[in-house]
Amino acid sequence: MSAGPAARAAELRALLERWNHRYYVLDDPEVPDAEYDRVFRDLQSLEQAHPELLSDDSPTQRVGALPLDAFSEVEHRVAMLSLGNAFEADEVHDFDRRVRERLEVDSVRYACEPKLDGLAINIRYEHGRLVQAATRGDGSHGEDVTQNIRTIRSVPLHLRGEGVPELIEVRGEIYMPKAGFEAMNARAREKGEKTFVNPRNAAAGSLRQLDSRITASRPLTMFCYGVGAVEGGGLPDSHGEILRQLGEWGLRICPEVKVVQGAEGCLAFYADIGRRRDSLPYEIDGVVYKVDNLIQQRELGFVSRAPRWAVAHKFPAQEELTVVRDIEVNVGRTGALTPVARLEPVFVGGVTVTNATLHNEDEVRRKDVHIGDTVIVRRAGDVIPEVVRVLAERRPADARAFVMPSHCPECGSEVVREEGEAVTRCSGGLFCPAQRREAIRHFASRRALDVEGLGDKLVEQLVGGQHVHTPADLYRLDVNTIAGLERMAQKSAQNLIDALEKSKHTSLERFLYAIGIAQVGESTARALARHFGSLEAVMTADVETLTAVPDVGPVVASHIHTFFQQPHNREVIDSLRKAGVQWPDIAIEQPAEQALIGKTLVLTGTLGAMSRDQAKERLQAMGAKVSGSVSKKTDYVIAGENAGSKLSKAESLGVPVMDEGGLMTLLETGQFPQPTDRS
Ligand code: 5U1
Repeated sequence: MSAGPAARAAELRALLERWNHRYYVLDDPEVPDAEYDRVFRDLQSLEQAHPELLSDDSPTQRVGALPLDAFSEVEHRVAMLSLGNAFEADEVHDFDRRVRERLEVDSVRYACEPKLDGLAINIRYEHGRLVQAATRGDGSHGEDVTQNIRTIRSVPLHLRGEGVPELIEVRGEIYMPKAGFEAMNARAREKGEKTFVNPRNAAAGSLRQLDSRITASRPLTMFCYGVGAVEGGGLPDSHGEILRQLGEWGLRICPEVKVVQGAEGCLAFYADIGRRRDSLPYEIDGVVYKVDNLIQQRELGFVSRAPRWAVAHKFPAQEELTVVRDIEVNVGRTGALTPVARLEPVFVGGVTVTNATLHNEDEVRRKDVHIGDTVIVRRAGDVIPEVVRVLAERRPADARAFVMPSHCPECGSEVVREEGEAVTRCSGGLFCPAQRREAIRHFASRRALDVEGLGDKLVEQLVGGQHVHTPADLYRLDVNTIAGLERMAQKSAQNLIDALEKSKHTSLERFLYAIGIAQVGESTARALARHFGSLEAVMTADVETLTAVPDVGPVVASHIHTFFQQPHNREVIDSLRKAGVQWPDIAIEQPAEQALIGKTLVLTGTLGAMSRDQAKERLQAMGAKVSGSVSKKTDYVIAGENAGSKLSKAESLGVPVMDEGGLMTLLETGQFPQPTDRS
């Protein structure tokens, strides 16, 4: 082997590793993707020409190796411990008191970290080189997942910088960011494949693949939170400083880590992270407090397999077990019949849950939910609680299957399920009190005509008492009628009349949203308003004209067209306008000259209709910034044919992707299409 190619390979590897680190660990790309790709290909060619130079720690080898038959077992040199749990503030105070008493000090400094909901891992580096990665397993023995871990770009194949010990094991959590999880499940749903129930299962399922090419295709990443064995080198003497040092050696550390004083500092951290939990890009199930000083950690030691110097302070669980007492059917504003599981009350995600949506008939069948089943319910953030899955082994002998009723439970009208649609609907229209009630509720809601003070109870009374049949009837109400309702008086009645008066001055997009056309949400209403400019233009548009609107496909176009064909709907609209509901018409938007100001886009792959430079010029003329590399700050990646690493990067970061069709829409209308599934 000549010295030339070997030195060149080392140089290219070092460059690629540095750029990888800037991109995946620091989220701060150093060079455009094209430059990365060019150097990557150079290295590939060199390795092909000189196979003796190939080694499994080359950046070219991250794509996944040949499948294994089974994972081999690894004995951990230093046991991987588990953590004691605290659920209440009192338990955190108890933990801190025990620590202070043992150490005989008045106050203790703690390092606080979010507790990632992923999979614990131990990665061994020898002379700075990644040599082995193993799952936690039972704490003393895990599975060798080195091939799979090598495919995760944020895990360095070599540690960088000064003072790396001869042997160091780093520990942390492998996880799947929420955006990557959603994108992966959306693709699976579109292909009719099985979806993962949560990011944790997705991470575990992706890491425990015998074929590492599958792992390579999954958006996994890692945060390091500690060390195992360390030989031939030293580390700082506090946990916070160790994490900082690991970061300097190129490992990815959670940016939320904070060193605080005492239990009060820990609880303030818990409250802060709890408030931001839903907006963090990854799922967490709590936070971890660790005594920061390593001498104090050693003094405290362990009890069974958990350190006395650390505790996990858990958030309320987002998944719990409960029993389905019944499955009932709710009728929505558009007549959609939604099966809802009535549950044994269960405390989950911080509230008591008694109902969980089952979405539609197919979903009940797919999840095979029976009345009497024990199920896992999930409530994450503000999302409606849902049944994740059934524990089939706990099904009682008298469990009953769900049957979609043939008639509406609210009005007795026949129900229909159109071919190709998942939703079953009541055919009763506004004859159906449930649809009337929901239609009025929707019309008055904050994002529609925003009638302040018209709450659910009042709508119930107005509809139930036959005072209101359509939204237009709201504007015929008088103070005495309203004052005669339960819990209403002259003053509150007058307030409602005033709120109704105020609501008459609205916008076209709010009005289009408020009248309750099936499948027309806020963004479609906005697109219609911008495209047509006036209600008359929307009402007279045919299906073909409607499909020219961004965001409107043939099904939605047909719903809109059918809605305006109904004499009844036209009458209601006419009455609303006669009652004084009004809005300014808007100038029809031409492809907005500067519609893309503030947007960062990345072009990749080959386009058919124009060159990338031409596309770039046109996008820039609309105000967009067109960047050469993908980062979290990228708003969209436009991927033509044979798109390569930029597309993979976008997918791993959860950045939305559009194809050439989407680009054409964007250039014509200034509006972004739905993200593209390119898999
Ligand atoms: N963030 C974090 N998660 N986690 C899990 N730190 C952390 N530390 C752990 C575990 C099991 O254990 C050490 C305290 C030994």
